[in-house]
Amino acid sequence: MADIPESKLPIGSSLPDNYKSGFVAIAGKPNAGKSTFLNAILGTKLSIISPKVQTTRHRITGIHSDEKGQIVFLDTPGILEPRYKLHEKMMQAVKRSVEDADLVLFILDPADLPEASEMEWYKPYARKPLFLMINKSDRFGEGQIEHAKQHMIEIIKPAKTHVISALNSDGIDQLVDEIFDTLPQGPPFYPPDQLSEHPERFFVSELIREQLFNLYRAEIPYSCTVNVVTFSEEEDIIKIDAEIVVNRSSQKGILIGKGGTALKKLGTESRREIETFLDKKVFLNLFVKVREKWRDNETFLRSYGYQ
Ligand SMILES: Nc1nc2c(ncn2[C@@H]2O[C@H](COP(=O)(O)OP(=O)(O)OP(=O)(O)O)[C@@H](O)[C@H]2O)c(=O)[nH]1
Ligand SMILES: [Mg+2]
Repeated sequence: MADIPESKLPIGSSLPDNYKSGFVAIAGKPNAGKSTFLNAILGTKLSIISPKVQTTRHRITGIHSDEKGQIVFLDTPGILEPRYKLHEKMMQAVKRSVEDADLVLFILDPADLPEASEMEWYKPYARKPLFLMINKSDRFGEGQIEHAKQHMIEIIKPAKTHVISALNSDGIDQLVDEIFDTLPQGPPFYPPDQLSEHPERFFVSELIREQLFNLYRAEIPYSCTVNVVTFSEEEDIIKIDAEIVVNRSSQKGILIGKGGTALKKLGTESRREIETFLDKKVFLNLFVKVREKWRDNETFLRSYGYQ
């Protein structure tokens, strides 16, 4: 995997007395910049990003380890009112993450403030510390940022408020230290050189899904899921077969496009991203499969990794 930082803590070395470790959930409304924030704080691209809502569907683990301790970040789907079973699974991923968390980072887009009713989900966890992260500071003036802050203080009681730009990595520097201040002492959960708990093939399917968001319009990215069916590593190339599952047969033609041009473009763009991520040459074979209403089918959802 590319870009894994060398751990500063050799495996097997004894831990300092005050070594800290814990889980930090990154939560917020769709499109607030949660995944951009995860990538910014880890300094590497782990979670996929798009200008469209509902990009993240799973709980994505990103691990920061240094000599002070280990922070396990949990990027989560944007909080929404479920309209189909896939949405329910996404909201379960948020709930599990917040439940497991020692600290919640609530990422806020000042142009999309939640109503009090939209923060009800947090009530059962109100005793957990929460940092309000006012994001996209590069786009808003002081007045709007202050308004967002006051609005949120009326609804929740943040332990701290930070103004950041995840896009420009502004306001992120001292955060790791402040997070460590809130975490309990304890041993690491993962080996210190591990960046995530997901296998490489999971990230490959996510990178293809990211390109679906980039290249297709309207409901198409929301109607698809991607499964890597073979991942075989040879000396100087990785051969990957991936299926794109669509919700209705009419979507298959849109995905493939006239003369296969759309699917070809999807393959080229995805391969480029996957090669950067895996730091190796990739042969990518994509095919499209119709599974009627998979988003509402418990069996399909489970087999596609939506727990
Ligand atoms: N201007 C600006 N844009 C940002 C910033 N952070 C994120 N964005 C943009 O906001 C959009 C959504 O970013 P994501 O990181 O995918 O947001 P998310 O909260 O993970 O979205 P979901 O997974 O759909 O819930 C993208 O177009 C990002 O480039 C920021 O600090 N400034
Ligand atoms: Mg996201």
